[in-house]
Amino acid sequence: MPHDDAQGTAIEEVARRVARAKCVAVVTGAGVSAESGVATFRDAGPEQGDALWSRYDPMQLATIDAFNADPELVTRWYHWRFSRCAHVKPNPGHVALAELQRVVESRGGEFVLLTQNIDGLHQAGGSTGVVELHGTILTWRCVKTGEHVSIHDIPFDVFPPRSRAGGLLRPNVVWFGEVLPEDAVERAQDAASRCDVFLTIGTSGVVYPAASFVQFAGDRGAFTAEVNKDPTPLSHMVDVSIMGRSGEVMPRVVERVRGIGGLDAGHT
Ligand code: BJW
Repeated sequence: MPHDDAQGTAIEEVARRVARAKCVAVVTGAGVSAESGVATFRDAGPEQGDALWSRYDPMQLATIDAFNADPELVTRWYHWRFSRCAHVKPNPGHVALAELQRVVESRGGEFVLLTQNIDGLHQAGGSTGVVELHGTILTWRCVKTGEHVSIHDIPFDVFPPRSRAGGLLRPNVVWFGEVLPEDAVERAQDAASRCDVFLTIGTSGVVYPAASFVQFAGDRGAFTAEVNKDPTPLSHMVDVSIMGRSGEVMPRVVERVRGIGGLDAGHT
């Protein structure tokens, strides 16, 4: 399929900025995992789940109030989401971001990947040092003792599952009204304040503080760009907005960064 000129020009501009950057920061959201078959939060569509769970609104279940009111329902939902995550694979968007990290780092640059996703697919795709802003589904914790338990060590023979201490186990994720892990926020703010390029990819940009980092970076002089299937509140805030799927756009960005590297090596 031919790519339209405007998208090609935008990709070229992003690649040129990335190729010259000393520090690149990226924040990703559910859209990056959509092409792996993981449901997003705010899109409607047939890939959004199976018949059993499609009548539930994820935004109602991913809350502490829902967990307190019905821990069986919420833990069953997370167990179902994990069973889906366990069978999906990183898509070309994840792989391209891992590849971009390797290219930037091999040229002596710094690459910081911040993700709102809890599915572990960036790591499975080869990214390292991933900052998980909203936690991970792969670890659960006891609400009584705070003990962390690998999801692989939970039998899920009863719902809600309980820890050895008898407390309820919940996924180690961040729900609305809960604070993000302190070290993750510090790393995000540090990266946003120092980076030359900040990319926001596959996120609706409506959940804070994750949505604020791109503006924070732009205000400090970074070049900012968005890659998203649909327009978002961030689209008019960034220097370049590319409407497209991350699994299609990001491999093209990486390909161009490689090409520009050959031409511009040594430039800053
Ligand atoms: C594609 C694609 C493809 C599809 N390629 N693109 C400042 C202002 C206003 C409110 C607040 C504020 N600061 C804090 C708040 C409160 C609140 C908040 O943000 N509220 C707003 C919604 C109004 N934030 C919080 O409560 C946060 N905590 C906090 O700030 O603590 C301090 C505090 C405490 C108390 C009071 C005040 C402050 C915590 C937020 C936690 C979010 N948790 C969740 C659930 C995690 C666990 C789980 O996964 O189950 O995180 S909610 C959900 O939204 C999940 C996601 O990570 C997050 C973001 O969603 P995301 O990733 O953007 O997905 P979608 O579905 O929204 O968008 C996907 C996009 O991809 C779409 O645009 C598609 O078009 C696109 N797409 N396919 C490219 N192939």
